[in-house]
Amino acid sequence: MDHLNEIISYFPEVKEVREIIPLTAGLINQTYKVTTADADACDYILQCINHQVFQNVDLLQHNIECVTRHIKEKLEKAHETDIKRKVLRFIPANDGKTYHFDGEHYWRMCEFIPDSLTLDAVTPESSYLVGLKFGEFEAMLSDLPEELGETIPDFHNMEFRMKQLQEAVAKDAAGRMEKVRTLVDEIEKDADEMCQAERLYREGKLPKRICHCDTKVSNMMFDKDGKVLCVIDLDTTMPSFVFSDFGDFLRSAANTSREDEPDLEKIHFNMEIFKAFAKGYIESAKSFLTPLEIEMLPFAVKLFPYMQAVRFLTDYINGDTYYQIQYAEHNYVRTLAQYKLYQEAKKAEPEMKAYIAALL
Ligand code: GN1
Ligand code: MG
Repeated sequence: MDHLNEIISYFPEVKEVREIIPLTAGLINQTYKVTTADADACDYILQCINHQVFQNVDLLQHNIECVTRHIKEKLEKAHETDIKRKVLRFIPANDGKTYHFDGEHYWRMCEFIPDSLTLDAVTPESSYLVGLKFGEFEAMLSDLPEELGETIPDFHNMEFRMKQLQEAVAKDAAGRMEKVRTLVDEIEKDADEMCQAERLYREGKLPKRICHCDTKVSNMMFDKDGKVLCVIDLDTTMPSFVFSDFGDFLRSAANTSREDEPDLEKIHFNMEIFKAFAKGYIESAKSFLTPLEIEMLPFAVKLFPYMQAVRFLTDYINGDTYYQIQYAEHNYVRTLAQYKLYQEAKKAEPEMKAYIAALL
């Protein structure tokens, strides 16, 4: 904790620290909640940025600064109240940058949003509100004056994720291929269909827009009434297909169990959550979505559990070098769970399509 206190001392805005509590939800960055002694002062979130994953921290923080500044301006123009709870604020270190490098690690701090909570699960009511919010989030960023870079190149590029899987298979670095060969073969059968967005993009038929790209339920702060206050974890906010936000939200929200549920019988696709979210999202995003983007939203719902299965499996084959794991077979269990969800989403596709058609 001494080291953490020293890190915090590079952020002059933070006065007397009371407690530093590790938070364990994310799979990538190390995160702490920093409470302060002065009852009137705010609390903070301290994060050690995973520099292996986010190799260009300057670009990362540039994106985040542009996005938070722009959203704040939009909220002010719209005369919103309580703006402090609706957009993150990263605080400057003593050199004016929004991060501090200690010679080995990169650290950053943002204000903790007061009276907010994260949820593990959403109801149809909150799902509808989240849908509205994401449509708004994308709409607000549609006229961002600065250009954003890709903080992780090819992050949601399915062709690239397949290539990574094939490379892992060829290397078999952890000697796990024997166990997963049949699964890899089965997954590869659907690869062509799952890579269609990249092809349509090359043909000029699909645009990229600024998206959040990590819209799982746990990356949202809610107020006590279940309303979304604010989207957090902006590390992957970058140009992508709108499928990223739509599909990745439902990957967690419409799953009847956890992302790493070992009992596959518990994993189903929750159609009520889908309907509520799709309704909200299309309501606020239809002003800018193209007909093809709307038509492909059910594809997005299949794509994200599929992509996540591929990513977990790749990491499993590589010997768990990317995701933090809690036990030896964790990435394998996660893979099976995501693959099951993918199959459930596939079954739900006709109903999803019919629902969207009826909305329009
Ligand atoms: C990672 O950091 P966290 O847990 O919010 C990952 C996402 C995955 C997610 C799976 C930068 O997100 O892409 O969907 O785990 N983020 C990165 O839970 O790879
Ligand atoms: Mg994240």
